[in-house]
Order: sequence, then C-alpha cells, then structure tokens
Amino acid sequence: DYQALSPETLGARLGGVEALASRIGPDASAWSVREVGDGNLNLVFIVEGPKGAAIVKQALPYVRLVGESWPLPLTRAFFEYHALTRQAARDPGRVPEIFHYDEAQALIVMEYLSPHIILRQQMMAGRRVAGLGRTLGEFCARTAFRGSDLSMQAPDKKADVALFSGNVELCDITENLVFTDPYFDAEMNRHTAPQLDGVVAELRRDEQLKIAAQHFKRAFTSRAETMCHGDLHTGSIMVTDDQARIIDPEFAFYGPMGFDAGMLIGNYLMACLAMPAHVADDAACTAYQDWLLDVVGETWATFAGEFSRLWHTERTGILYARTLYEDQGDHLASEAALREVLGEIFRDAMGFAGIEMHRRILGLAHIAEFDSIEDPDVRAPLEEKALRLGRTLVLSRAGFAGIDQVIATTRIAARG
Ligand code: SR1
Ligand code: MG
Repeated sequence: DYQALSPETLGARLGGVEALASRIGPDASAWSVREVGDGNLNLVFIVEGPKGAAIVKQALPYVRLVGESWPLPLTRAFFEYHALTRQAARDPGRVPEIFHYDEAQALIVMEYLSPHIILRQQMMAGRRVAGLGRTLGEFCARTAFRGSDLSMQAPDKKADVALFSGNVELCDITENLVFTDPYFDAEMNRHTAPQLDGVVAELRRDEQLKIAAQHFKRAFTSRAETMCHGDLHTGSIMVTDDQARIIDPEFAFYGPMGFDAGMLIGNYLMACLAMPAHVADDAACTAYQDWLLDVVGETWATFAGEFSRLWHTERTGILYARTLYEDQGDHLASEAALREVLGEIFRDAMGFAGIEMHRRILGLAHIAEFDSIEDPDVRAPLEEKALRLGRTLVLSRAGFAGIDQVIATTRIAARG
C-alpha cells in the first residue's frame, strides 16, 4: 500500500521505524521535516530531531519534472538500494550509509551528509573542492573494476547483471533522452535560445555524429561490463571544501566501464565553459576554469592509475586470468592488455562525455550552469561552445593523444 510521504505525514508514518527513531529521537512529534528534493524524479526529506538527522528519499510513481502524465515505476528505489550496497562494498565510505529500506514504500532512509552541498552549486559559486579529481577518479575506477569480469566470479556477475537488467524504465529514459532525442526534433527537446538554431540544425544534419551516437547507444544497451552509477553528473555528488560523496544511483545498470567517468567529465567541461557567466572577474574566472580542467586531468589520471593498480593486484575474475600472463613470466603482455583496455575506456568516456554535453543543452533535462543564465545573448554562445566541443569529443575520440589534449582543446574553446 504505497503512499507518498509529506512533511506533515512523515513523522506519523515512520515514527515506529527503529533505525530512524534511534538516530533522530524516539518522539516523532519532536521531529522537524523539510522536503528538499530538487532533482527530476523523487521526494527527498531532511528529518531532524534531538538526537540527529537523516535523509528519507522516496520514489514517486511518476517523473516529478514532468508530472503524473509520465508514470515511472517505484522499483527505482530497489535499484538505488542495491546499487548503494554494491558501491559501498566496492569503494567504502564514498556513498551515504543506508539506515533502512522499505521496498513497498519505495523509500530509503540514509545518512544526512552535512555540511555537504551539491557539487554543481559549489562549482557555480566558483568554490574548489580539494582532492575532488582523486576521489571521483578512485570511485569510477574501483566501481568499474570491481563490478566487472576483471574482478567478479561468473555466478555473482551474471546474477547481478540479471538483477539490474530489471531497471528497464530508467535505462529507457537514458536510451531516449541521452542517446536519441538530442539528434532529431524530438517532442520533449528544448533548447532555450533561437540563437542556437543554426548549430542545432548543423548537428542534426551530421551523419557521422548520429552514427556515433547510435554506436554509443548500442554500447549502453549491450555491453554489460560493470555496474555503472548511471547518472553521475555533478548534481549526484555532494561536497564540502575537501570531501566528496556520491549519491543517487537509481539509474544503475550494467554497462560500459567508461560510462560514469565520461558523463562526469562531460559535466566538468560544461561547468568550465559556462563559468564566464558565473564568475564576473576575468582573472578569477580563468583561474577557476584552470582548476576545473585540473580536476578533469586528475580524475582521468587517478582513474587510470587506480584501475592499473587493481589490474595488478585484484585481477581475480573471469577475464585476463593471471595465468595467461604472469605465470609464464610474460609481464609485457599483461601490460599491453591493460593499455588496450584503458585505451578503450578512454575513447568510450570521451564519447559519452560529448553526448552528455549535447543532451544537457538540446534534450529535456538541462543543467543549472546554462539554464540559470538569463540573457540568451550570453547563454547561447557558451552553449554553442559546449555543443561544438561535445561533437569534437565524440568524433575525435580515437584521435586524442590523451586527456591533456582534451584539456588543451577545451581551454582553446573556453578562451575563444
Ligand atoms: C526524466 S528524467 C531526466 C533526467 O533526470 C535524471 O537526473 C537523469 O539525468 C535523467 O536523464
Ligand atoms: Mg538523480
């Protein structure tokens, strides 16, 4: 008997949940409850009381952004719960602790991260996060590696792929909104300035770009390499000035190892290109853009370093068995195989990054960095830079010598 919560009903409905009462205080009438959800899908409550605070996240039976006309299954809370447990095991301490899960009510009670704020807000305010690239690079590498056939045993991996293959509707959102809609005149698309019409028409005429978008859609639907977060943008990361935690994996699915890192890098790059609208002083803006590009470099370098470390120390799964190489003393072959895998992940990540940049400007779900720029004559040129850079990332993914060349290309676009 699912019922959506409200601040008024939450205390009465959840007062008897021991995991909550023991953290907030036993008297639910003394709890204060605020609904703070600002995402596209769910209800999110902060519950505070004499003993402490917790988050209650509850799925709604529809897409919050659009309304009841777009039904969405409550099972996304089930996938978020299972994704959080796997992420906690694969990269301990990086996701919120779960206190309680109620499948019928599609709700998760979890750790209240405080004084954390959403990374996107931190970036729009021009504030840095020490160690951001290292934390996110480690998270992406550890979850990619430890959820894959490089680490997992066959029965566990296959059972998990089967479990997450049930996240049909959330994957369907990504399949359509990310990989398809931006590249034609889809009903739910919205770009926010007629100044963009020219470049949009150009992209939609671009046969190579559309072929590449379908290439990546096929990778998304068919390459069940690892459990991906599935929606790793800067709104899915909470930060202080020196900490980062990852939230909201309800889009989790088994997919390509470069998917999360690519989505994340796409969001860093958009933040970088939008920054002139958010930091008025030119020198401060340039310095902050340089920091964002350092984060891009650090995220990828950490990813590659951590993935390599795990390759050397934890390769216990179905793939590239150690006996193929080390037992024969053939270290060079193992290193060559690692280079091949990392090269493929890098090219995929750049493709996913470019596609994410397109969909956040042309599709339904936008980002605040651009949408909060009121003047279309300021907004559109910045969005156009992101659209063109996105195209370059998708189509030149195999031509980049490495992340430094991506950073240099972005710097030229940002300063141009
Ligand atoms: C209808 S849902 C739109 C977007 O919101 C989520 O955060 C995902 O990014 C999804 O693509
Ligand atoms: Mg989300």
